[in-house]
Amino acid sequence: MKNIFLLGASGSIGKQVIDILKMYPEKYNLKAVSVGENIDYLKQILREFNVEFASVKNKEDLLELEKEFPHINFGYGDDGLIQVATYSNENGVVINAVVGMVGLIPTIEAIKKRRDILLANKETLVVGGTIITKLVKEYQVNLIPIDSEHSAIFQALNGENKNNIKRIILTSSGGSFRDLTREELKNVTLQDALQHPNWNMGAKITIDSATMANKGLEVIEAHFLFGVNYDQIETVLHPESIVHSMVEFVDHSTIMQASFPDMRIPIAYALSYPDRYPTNISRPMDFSKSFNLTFKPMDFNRYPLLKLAYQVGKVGGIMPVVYNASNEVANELFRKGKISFLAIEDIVFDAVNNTSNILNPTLEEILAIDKQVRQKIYQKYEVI
Ligand code: MN3
Repeated sequence: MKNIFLLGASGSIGKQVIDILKMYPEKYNLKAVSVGENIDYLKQILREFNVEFASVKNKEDLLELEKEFPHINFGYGDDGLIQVATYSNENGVVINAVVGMVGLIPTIEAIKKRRDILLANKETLVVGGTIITKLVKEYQVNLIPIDSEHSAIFQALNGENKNNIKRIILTSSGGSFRDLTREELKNVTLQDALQHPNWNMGAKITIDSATMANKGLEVIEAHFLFGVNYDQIETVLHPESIVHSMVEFVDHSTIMQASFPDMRIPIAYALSYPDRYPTNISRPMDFSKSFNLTFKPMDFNRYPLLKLAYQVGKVGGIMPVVYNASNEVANELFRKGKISFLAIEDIVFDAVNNTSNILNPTLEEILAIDKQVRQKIYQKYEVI
């Protein structure tokens, strides 16, 4: 039995993790879990699994939970997330499925406890990549990606010598507005943006896919996960979302990973790694009928936030933190109807252009700049 410590159980990824845990009750034991404000969903989990510790966002929710589940210990807030990630002295893996950079500190604490990290939270690596990769080495833990592209690369690199990587090619569906021109993007609505053609994901990442900031974050994520230079990371449009990414080696062999777009496949792999378990998730590829796979060169003029991510990643230092923080806030403002779709780009460019870089930032500097960038945007748009 593998003990599981799950951060962010009620989000889109978290719920799919719960799905997988239910499929293999003899393999996994959910020991500690966090949710945000979805208390009803937490109660379902607590009734179904032998959870020992659970954490919620708000302290007000504790009283009711403690009454109904007197045998379970509860925590709340940022501390609660750390408590979930570091709960008990038994072995196990931490699944980081929270959205945004709130996942950073719990991940650091879990690594210090020598726990493997199954990472769905790309922001953790974007803002804290240098710190996290150093700790991963120092404490000799595995960092296993759940992001579908990075899972594909991780699988393609199984048994390979990393020095033989020529380039990594991240595929991208193009997001919900892939068929629109930039002119047509001026008047798109939140409802339009939330209709992703292939993937069923949370709201934040669906918007990030439409702006391509998601691919930008994934480029930076790939840099830290696989230790490759930005010049070795490419992106390609692949509207079918069947090939999840590829690695080209020095001998011009390219290994691709393919499956139907279902996040539960990379989640199940991260959990069973290095093994694989039989599954009835999604469906197998069907070669009894003809189908085509399409690859188109990335259009950086169409997706300026992707181009900016490369620049920010290459410069390094604090700039990925600025990119991520401004994008998180701009994404939120768009979801709240405060700004137009294209204003997301303006906000991120403005933040990146008007913040001075700090090379090799400490954790304190990362947290301080993150906060500063957010506050500046909230003030400008008068949402505090
Ligand atoms: Mn992805």
